[in-house]
Amino acid sequence: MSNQNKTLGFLQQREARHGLPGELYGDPDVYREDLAQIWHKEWIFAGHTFELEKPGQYFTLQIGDYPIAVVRGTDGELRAFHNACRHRGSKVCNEDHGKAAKLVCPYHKWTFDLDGKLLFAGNMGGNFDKQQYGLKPAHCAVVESYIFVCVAEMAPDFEPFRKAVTPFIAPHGLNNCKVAYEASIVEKGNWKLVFENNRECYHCEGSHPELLNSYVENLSVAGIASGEEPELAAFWDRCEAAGLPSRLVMAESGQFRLTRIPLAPNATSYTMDGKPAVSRRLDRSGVENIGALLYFNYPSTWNHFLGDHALSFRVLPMGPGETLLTTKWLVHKDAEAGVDYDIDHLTRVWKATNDQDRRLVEGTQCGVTSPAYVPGPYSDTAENGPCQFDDWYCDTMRRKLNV
Ligand code: 3BY
Ligand code: FES
Ligand code: FE
Repeated sequence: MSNQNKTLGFLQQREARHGLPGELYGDPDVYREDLAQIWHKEWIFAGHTFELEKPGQYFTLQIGDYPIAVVRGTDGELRAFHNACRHRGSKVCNEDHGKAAKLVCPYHKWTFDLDGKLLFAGNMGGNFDKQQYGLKPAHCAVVESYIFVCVAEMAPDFEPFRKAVTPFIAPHGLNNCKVAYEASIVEKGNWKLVFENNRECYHCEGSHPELLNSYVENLSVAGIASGEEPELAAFWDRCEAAGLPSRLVMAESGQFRLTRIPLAPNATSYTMDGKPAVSRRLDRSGVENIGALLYFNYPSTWNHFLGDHALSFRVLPMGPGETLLTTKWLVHKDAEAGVDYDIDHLTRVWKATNDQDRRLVEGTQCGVTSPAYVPGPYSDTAENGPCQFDDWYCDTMRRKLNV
């Protein structure tokens, strides 16, 4: 049986408003299909423009089977390349983050310009046509500091996402940011478990004492319209009057969602006491308590924007049971560590939360890959988020597999 038919069979077994059949989390053939239909086709969050300020700065990432380098050119343009040398395939850029005047392959020193052109290749003889061996480009799109990469030959239309996200993020001043701290962890669980877990706070009470000082579960987070509660509507009105779009926007496909939520009473930031961690603000609204703007874009990112800092999360699959999660704490570029913020204070809550979530995901991976596992029902009130994610995943896979 082909991978595709096998995957379709498991998709068909999914019961409405239940978790996914265990094979969808653990089977290596399903994982191949996840890569082929989703990770190798969709726009994937790679990093931020302000990580690549100067010409020659680059970062690398692995999107499924594809090693990628994103590079700032001498012309100021950002480009994504397949990070595989056109000679014998070695990775050309070898650091996670680096800077180079030219991209020199470590193997036989073929040398590429920052725009990918092959400039030098020794011992290749007079008939060798350098023009044919430039680095292969990948699609690259930028919106409000967010760099997305797509490795498909034909990238999906980026514009609907750009249109939706721009008015929400623009007032948060992401273009004036820097990374105050970055942390990567490997979770021994399927990428879908990582996202399902992020989409609910049913587990928060028992697992996230630090986060609960400031974060309160809000049902608008799920992205399933249920009328406006008066308190939430008043909060949204206040923020929108100050120029901060807030009311929920969700893609028709369910792939991305934006919404602003209030934090716990008296909390304005994700800190132990709920007070700001950074003395410089990011936004220019002049409103002290703007809650948290949340946005996700499946399959690779979720984000929180607060008054004093922002957090971006990047999800990348490493195998059927392994996922890389990279978190970046973003602050105003003029904020100084040790003066305007303290790194430990800034990062404490989400470092703890990520670690707690990692354990939950790892325990779940173990259970859902047991032959005895049968998917259970989602709560109608507390688990609309993960259910929405599973619906998006199943719909997307079925559509791409053409049924
Ligand atoms: O959907 C979200 O982004 C939030 C963040 C924390 C828990 N989750 C419900
Ligand atoms: Fe890159 Fe040989 S593999 S120069
Ligand atoms: Fe959690």
